[in-house]
Amino acid sequence: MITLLDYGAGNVRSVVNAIEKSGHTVHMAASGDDIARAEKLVFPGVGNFGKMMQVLGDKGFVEPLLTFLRADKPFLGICLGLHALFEKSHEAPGIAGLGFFTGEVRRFETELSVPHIGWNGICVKKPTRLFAGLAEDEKFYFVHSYHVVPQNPDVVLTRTDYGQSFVSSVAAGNIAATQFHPEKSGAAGLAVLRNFLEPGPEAAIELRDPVRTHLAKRIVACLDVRADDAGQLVVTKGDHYDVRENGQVRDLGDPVDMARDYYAQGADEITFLNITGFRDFPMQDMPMLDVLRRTSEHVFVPLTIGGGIRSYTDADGRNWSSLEVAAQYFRSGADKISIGSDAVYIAEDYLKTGKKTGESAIEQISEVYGSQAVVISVDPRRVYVHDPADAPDKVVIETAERGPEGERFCWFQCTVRGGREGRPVDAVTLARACRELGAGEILLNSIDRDGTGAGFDLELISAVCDAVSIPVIASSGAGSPEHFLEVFTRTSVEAALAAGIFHRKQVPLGQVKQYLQNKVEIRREGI
Ligand code: 1PR
Repeated sequence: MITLLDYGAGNVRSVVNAIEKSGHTVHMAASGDDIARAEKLVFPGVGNFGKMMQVLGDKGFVEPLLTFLRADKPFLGICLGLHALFEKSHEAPGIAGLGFFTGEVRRFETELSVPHIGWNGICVKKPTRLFAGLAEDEKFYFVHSYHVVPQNPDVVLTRTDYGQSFVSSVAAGNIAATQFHPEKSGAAGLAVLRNFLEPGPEAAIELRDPVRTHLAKRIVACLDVRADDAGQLVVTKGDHYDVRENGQVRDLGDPVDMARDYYAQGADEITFLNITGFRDFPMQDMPMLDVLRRTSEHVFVPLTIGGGIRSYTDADGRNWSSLEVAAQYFRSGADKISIGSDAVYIAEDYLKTGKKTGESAIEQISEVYGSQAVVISVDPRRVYVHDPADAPDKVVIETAERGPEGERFCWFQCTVRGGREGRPVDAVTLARACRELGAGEILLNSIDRDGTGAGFDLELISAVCDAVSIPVIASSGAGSPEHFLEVFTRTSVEAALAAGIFHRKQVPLGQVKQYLQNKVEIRREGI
């Protein structure tokens, strides 16, 4: 029996699923006594250090946790569960951590995008069983803006490079904690969990120490989901966002089966977009929550869900805040939520007033779940102009793709409601505003390129990448492995998302990775 410490934020379901996948049962710690009685404790965490310590204090968990740790009973901390072991964090000045290890938690100081999101390697610094059976260049899934700085070098188990070398896991006796998420790190992560849960008698295995580790470019499989005309949730796919063919919604398959298939093919991430979410009420849209629940039982890479993340008043007059809506998705297995239409309205308000209210979905969700959990899905369309002066308050670029009347300039108009309505704000300005409000990642679609297979819109992508310091996921238009290479080498995107090319089985996901191998850094899974 494994005891899991759930302090109430983030995607604990994935950790439970990953442990159960290894054949163990999980008991949720509801009280300090549960911690005292635990044989093995797993403490996963995402969100904010200050909020976490406050909840641990309120629940009376601090003393039992320290007693457990001092008794050197098997403990595995994950992400914030690693940070908690230290004395303090720059994320929440003045709030004490558990102080089991001396040292503190600091924010990344790097030119690179922060949060550090994605698959990176580890350099093992001392013998351990935790990585038994794994290859030395294995990659694990990271998502964080802060990292630990232990005072005692002896506790450092692994280091990872991201602009700087940082400590990516610690261990002392039976206490171990990782910055990366084993429950989201595919087969390699499940092996780490198994090594913790079932320590064998054999000697510790030491991995060879690569000189430096590198962040992989991510390949994301995207499943646009909606009800078909019979009310059944299906994966669909549009051309320029039009998902109907001969009057019927294109039905490409079952969302859970397709997600499992892409996981098996080596997808680094799966995104579900509930494309009619802008008009549905997700709390009544239980099938979507069910899709997530069932997917997360078998898919151990990050899951993003978008569509309909906003506040609602239901038929009974009950108000649901966007935070409550997002919480349902996180509890059902989502690691990130993506906000589309609502982000445009939020950014427009913010740009008008220049003031952060603290009340928008972006601010509230990132405050509780961390900025890394908030993705902004942008649906822009090109608007051509003869002269930048024709669009005075927009970010206008000179384009190599001339407009229908030979225009040499364009701006990227944001849309809402699945591309049905154009708004005054441009995509570059929107991305900047959303970052300022606390978003952690931009999912950059293109209505012009969607479903065309003509390649990513490199001009759009470069304009947004240059404007924000958070990771950008390029989307729309992938039609060949060369398009992935092009977007990874000619822009600074961290991930590329595609749908049609994979759904049509035109080029399998593994083949894209195979093509990219030795050309750009990727995770080997699927090759
Ligand atoms: O506005 O917060 O409810 O979110 C709605 C979400 O649904 C947004 O993220 C929006 O992008 C998405 N969406 C709405 N309508 C459509 C549609 O297709 N009619 N899909 C839609 C967006 C774009 C990508 C697509 C890529 C890659 N689809 O998800 O998967 O373009 O396609 P490709 O590789 O085949 O070119 P809200």
